[in-house]
Amino acid sequence: MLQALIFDVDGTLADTERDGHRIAFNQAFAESGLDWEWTVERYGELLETTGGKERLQRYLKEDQPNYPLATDAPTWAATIHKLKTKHYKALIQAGSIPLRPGVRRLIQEAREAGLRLAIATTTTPENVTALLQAALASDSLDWFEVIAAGDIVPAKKPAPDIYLYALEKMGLNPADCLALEDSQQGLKSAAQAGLKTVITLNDYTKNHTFSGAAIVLDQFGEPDAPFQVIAGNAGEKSYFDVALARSLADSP
Ligand code: XBP
Ligand code: MG
Repeated sequence: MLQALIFDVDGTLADTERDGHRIAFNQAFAESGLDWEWTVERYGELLETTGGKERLQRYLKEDQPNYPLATDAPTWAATIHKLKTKHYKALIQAGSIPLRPGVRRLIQEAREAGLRLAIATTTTPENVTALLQAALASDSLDWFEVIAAGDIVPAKKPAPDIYLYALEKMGLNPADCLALEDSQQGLKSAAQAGLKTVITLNDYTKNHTFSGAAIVLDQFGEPDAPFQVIAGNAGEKSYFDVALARSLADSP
């Protein structure tokens, strides 16, 4: 029996990567006197590394191996990342990134149906707070029973740890929940935690491999703006709702 929905954040609730995180990293470089710029394309490759601090260290190693670090790489990354988080929050608080289609409706329906809600993300907790308050509702933090985010677990997605953490905090079995994700790393993380997973694609993840997903959609869709089913069976449904979530969770 479906009891809870566990949402990823970046790419699932909102398209935050290209016009949010990427811009904020570039602003942090500029503020630090670095003339580095992460293009849309290069950022797509760097996204394979989950976690901003981890992504910065990968970039340093691959693209700026001769940069004279004054400290060790993790300390350097943490300093730049702090600036990045400041810029990211400002972008989000300015309302520059909306929720993806169907997200608000789905969350509202789930609350009305008595489903429990949680978040399992790689991003920094402050970023989640900013996005939920700016794009969903000022009191929406309270709608989520658990917000599992960032460094709360040492191993980020694709490791299952963040989902296992959320499940443990809610006292639920994976069979009682559905994960909502947008990326291969996210699917791997949720699947390894034993969760069935619904995928909504975005520009950065449309070529990822999603074998093992319960269903792959281009978006959650709305009654007047149907989704496209990329893989899996949505029956008669044209948008993702609680009834479809229940039938996917209940199917063998
Ligand atoms: C996506 C990520 C994050 C963000 C950046 O996480 O990989 O690292 O790109 O966030 P998810 P931070 O899809 O799990 O929400 O810079 O705060 O790490
Ligand atoms: Mg994601």
